[in-house]
Amino acid sequence: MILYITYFKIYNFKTQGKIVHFMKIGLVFNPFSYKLHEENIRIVQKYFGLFPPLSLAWVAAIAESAGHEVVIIDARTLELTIDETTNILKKFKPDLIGFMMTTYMFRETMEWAAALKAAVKAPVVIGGYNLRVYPRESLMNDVVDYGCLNHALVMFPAFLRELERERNFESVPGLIYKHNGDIIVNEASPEEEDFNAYPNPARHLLPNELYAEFPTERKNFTVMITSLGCPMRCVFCEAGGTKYSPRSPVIVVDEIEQCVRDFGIREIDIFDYDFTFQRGRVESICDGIIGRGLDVTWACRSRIDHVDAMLLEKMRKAGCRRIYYGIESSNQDILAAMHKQISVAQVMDTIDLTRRTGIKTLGFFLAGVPGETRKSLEQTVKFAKRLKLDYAQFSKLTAKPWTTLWKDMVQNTGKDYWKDYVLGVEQEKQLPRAWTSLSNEEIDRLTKRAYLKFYGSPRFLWRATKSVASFTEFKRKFLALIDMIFKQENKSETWTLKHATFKTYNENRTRRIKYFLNHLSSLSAAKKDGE
Ligand code: B12
Ligand code: SF4
Repeated sequence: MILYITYFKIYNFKTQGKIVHFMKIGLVFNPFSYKLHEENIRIVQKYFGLFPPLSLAWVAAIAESAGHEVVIIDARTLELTIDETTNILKKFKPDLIGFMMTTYMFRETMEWAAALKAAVKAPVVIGGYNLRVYPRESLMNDVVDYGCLNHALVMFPAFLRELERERNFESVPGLIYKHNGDIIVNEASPEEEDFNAYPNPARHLLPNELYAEFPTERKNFTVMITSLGCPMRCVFCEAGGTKYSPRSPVIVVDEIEQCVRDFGIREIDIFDYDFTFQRGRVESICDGIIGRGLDVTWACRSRIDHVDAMLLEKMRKAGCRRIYYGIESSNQDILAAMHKQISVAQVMDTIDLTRRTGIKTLGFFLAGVPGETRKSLEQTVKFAKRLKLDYAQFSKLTAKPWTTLWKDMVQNTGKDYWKDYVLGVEQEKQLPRAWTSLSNEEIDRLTKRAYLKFYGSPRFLWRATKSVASFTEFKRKFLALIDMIFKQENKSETWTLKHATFKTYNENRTRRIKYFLNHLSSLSAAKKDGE
């Protein structure tokens, strides 16, 4: 009997009998509050939505494909405290705890990692975009034992193998680790660029029924990534100039079908930087959705100049209900200065065409752009209203890590705020915006006003109310409007108090408690079975 159990434990059906060692990995998505250095104002962050921790779902799928056992604890959506998360992890008994890490939320994630590591006594591995920018600085924190430099496809299985056995960490591509007081950064494998080779994100480990974003009309809701990178070079964007790596249409449609069939998903937000970058690929994906008769609606992000009437019509037929366009400004000179490579005329044509096709539009705009004046920003807001967009997002242009604006700022000032923030030697603050004569205070005030002007007009409210699909959607939007009118701070300094008590809008409180209890009892049951 003992022999049988041992054999069962080391025989992995997914790897067709290849002998692998099992590790138990607890991946934690911690809640994050509002930060002064963010590009969005607080109200937007509050109502932005609850999204599945997709990066961790990819990592989980990669680890599971290699035969390991994984839980993802979405502490943000489940509104779990550190103690509650510790309880779940203690029941699961992980050999390793993992976190996804962005530069902006670095310190908060570190606080969670420190507390959970102390309670559970397992090493900590981190990954995410921040590691690409600041690999050494991130590992300088004592809490972190290991880091993933780039993607996890090759790195994570190789790392888990070495962690269990020989600990030849120098052989693991893309691993960041500590050795005799040094931080070693191994070069990543080029194979990780092949996005087709990735398994689908492990949505079976997520509370899919709890997610929603601000415009969500149907549930269950999820997000999806079907391509990596964007080769365009807008000066404010972290993705600019990165290699475009798409998943094949069949793989994408298979993932959509899995979402619909296995997780009851009816609405998907495709978070690719530019979903319509390859026209033929989008057409094939649409044909696949239509051909398989999938009951799903979806949204995506596109450049203004990467759609046309025929493509939009096909996208609508395949369930596309919203397109998010990067418009940024109504001023042609400013667009040119930001290397956006679109014209104001193209913006007007594409938005009009999209609306006439029956697809809702969201425009991304930037406040405080190079050469921005109070007048140019007010013109941009008027332009947004004239376009009759269904949604508009006004973000404060910020020199984010790995953007051209950031490189210029580091070169000109000799200071890298983000690096210092990760190292813990710089306090959270708004970054200076040397490219405009507007002060940060003015940009804050004008951005808040932009929202009120756009969303507060009676004509917009009437249009928006008519198109609401459910009471949940109405309630979410109504509460956001009330918050926007009555709860926005007048001055940025008062944010410090507010953001300390920041809470994301959560419309699923009862369901979340039910899910949490189920989660705990299923882990207890699994523990009893294993005993
Ligand atoms: C979906 C998404 C979200 C979702 C879900 C969170 C998530 N990332 O899972 C939501 C909406 C919640 C979100 C929130 C935020 N996000 Co976000 N998000 C994305 C997005 C669009 C897709 C992520 C994805 O699945 N990519 C595809 C996979 C294959 O790549 P990946 O995410 O890099 O993950 C791989 C590796 O990084 C690595 N890895 C990642 N995590 C881990 C963990 C471990 C343990 C290991 C071993 C490896 C590993 O392995 C993965 C598989 O190869 C990316 C942009 C993008 N296209 O990647 C931005 C992105 C990651 N987000 C970003 C930002 C800024 C944020 C926010 C700060 C926004 C905000 N102001 O609220 C928050 C912070 C969240 C937090 N906890 O820190 C930035 C990060 C920039 C930076 N310098 O850190 C990105 C890169 C977008 C961008 N270009 O600006 N985000
Ligand atoms: S803003 Fe859009 S088009 Fe420009 S680099 Fe970023 S993702 Fe690409």
